Amino acid sequence: MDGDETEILFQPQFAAHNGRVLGAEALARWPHPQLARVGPMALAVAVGWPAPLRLSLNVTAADLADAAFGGAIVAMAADAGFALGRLTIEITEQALLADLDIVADRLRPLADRGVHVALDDFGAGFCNFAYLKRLPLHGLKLDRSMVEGIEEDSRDRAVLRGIVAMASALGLEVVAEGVENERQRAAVTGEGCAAWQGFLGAAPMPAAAFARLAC
Ligand code: G
Ligand code: MN
Repeated sequence: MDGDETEILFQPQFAAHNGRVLGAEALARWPHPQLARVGPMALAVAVGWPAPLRLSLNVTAADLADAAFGGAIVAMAADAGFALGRLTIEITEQALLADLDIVADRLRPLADRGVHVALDDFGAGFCNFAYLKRLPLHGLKLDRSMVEGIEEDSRDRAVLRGIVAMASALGLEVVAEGVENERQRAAVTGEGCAAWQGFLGAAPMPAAAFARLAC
């Protein structure tokens, strides 16, 4: 059984500098989606996309708690024939409440093999800066609450500027989430975010619609 891929939606991410589609985040329609189910279905779709389009998968605390986590990701990608270097895993802060050393140990072999690791929902919740020091991160996904007031509030803008400066000093790329209008897009681009995602560009969409947009 290869599952029903129509249950997964794909939300495009756009390059800040030229608006090109960089790839998509896979979002499941059902509650409490598990990587073991979403991963293979999304990878089976993404293997049909031309390089260098990327696939982002969300990883939960339960996924990371499993000692077989890294091996499972590698096996999933290999089964689908999808290159690890085109895969991003997004980890939310709630997935990091576990022992940080264990999480870092689970992520490092994947990062070493070219998987990008992004810290999701950055700026919401507790936002522990130790994550930035100790995890093998490639980038941050700025929570949409950090983008919402960006066009009219100079304090919001200052916070964004600080985050991008810190990220850039750490060699991390920033993706802005929840970009809903042109002014927000211009602001996050102007402040140096590498990419953006949000309703301005596209809502999460079925695989066929994403293929028409991006392939
Ligand atoms: O945090 P995460 O990236 O997993 O959140 C994905 C959710 O955010 C999806 O349910 C999606 O529909 C929603 N979403 C995506 N883009 C936007 C946007 O521009 N504005 C708002 N309000 N929600 C968005
Ligand atoms: Mn996400």
